[in-house]
Amino acid sequence: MTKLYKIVITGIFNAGKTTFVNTLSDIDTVNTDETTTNSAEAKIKSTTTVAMDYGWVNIDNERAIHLFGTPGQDRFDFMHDFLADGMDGFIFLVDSTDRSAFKQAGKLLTTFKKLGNVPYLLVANKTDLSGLSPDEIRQMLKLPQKQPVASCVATDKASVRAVAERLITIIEGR
Ligand SMILES: Nc1nc2c(ncn2[C@@H]2O[C@H](COP(=O)(O)OP(=O)(O)OP(=O)(O)O)[C@@H](O)[C@H]2O)c(=O)[nH]1
Ligand SMILES: [Mg+2]
Repeated sequence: MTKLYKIVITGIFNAGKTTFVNTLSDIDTVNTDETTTNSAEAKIKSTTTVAMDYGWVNIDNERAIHLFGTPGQDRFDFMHDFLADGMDGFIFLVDSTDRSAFKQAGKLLTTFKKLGNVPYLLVANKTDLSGLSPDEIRQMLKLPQKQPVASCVATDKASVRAVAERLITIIEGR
């Protein structure tokens, strides 16, 4: 019988969550992007996720993942409880090119950890561009050395699969 995992892809506005789910999913994803109304954020990108992203990926014949992406804007934080309910683990994406985002990312990470006592993988996204290294990101978020930080290009299928498989390995190794 196939073992089904529920994994949540989270992170702040513009981290690359929707892109990650769309690239990894084997099925057509459900996306809920709408016009970005906050004027500062609208300058960064024209649409933003307002409810969730949903996708599905088979890891092998025995394992598959339900993928749930969270919205990024603060005003949709109420969705986190619903999406995190029953999760087996989460992927926390950070935009490795955006130093200004780390304070807010740190706050969200603290909040998200409280939603479930589950393993998570910190992921430095957009590493096709020049930005902070995984080690620098671990330091900026004041994470312990033992916390894994992976790097990722959310537009690249092999890259997102490697991240997902690494988290499943961590979950199964508990
Ligand atoms: N160069 C590069 N661009 C990326 C990567 N991942 C995402 N992007 C771009 O970053 C922007 C944000 O991506 P989204 O997937 O919409 O980010 P999000 O986290 O879902 O955003 P919200 O739902 O608004 O919080 C888009 O322009 C993407 O094309 C990546 O690995 N490399
Ligand atoms: Mg999104």
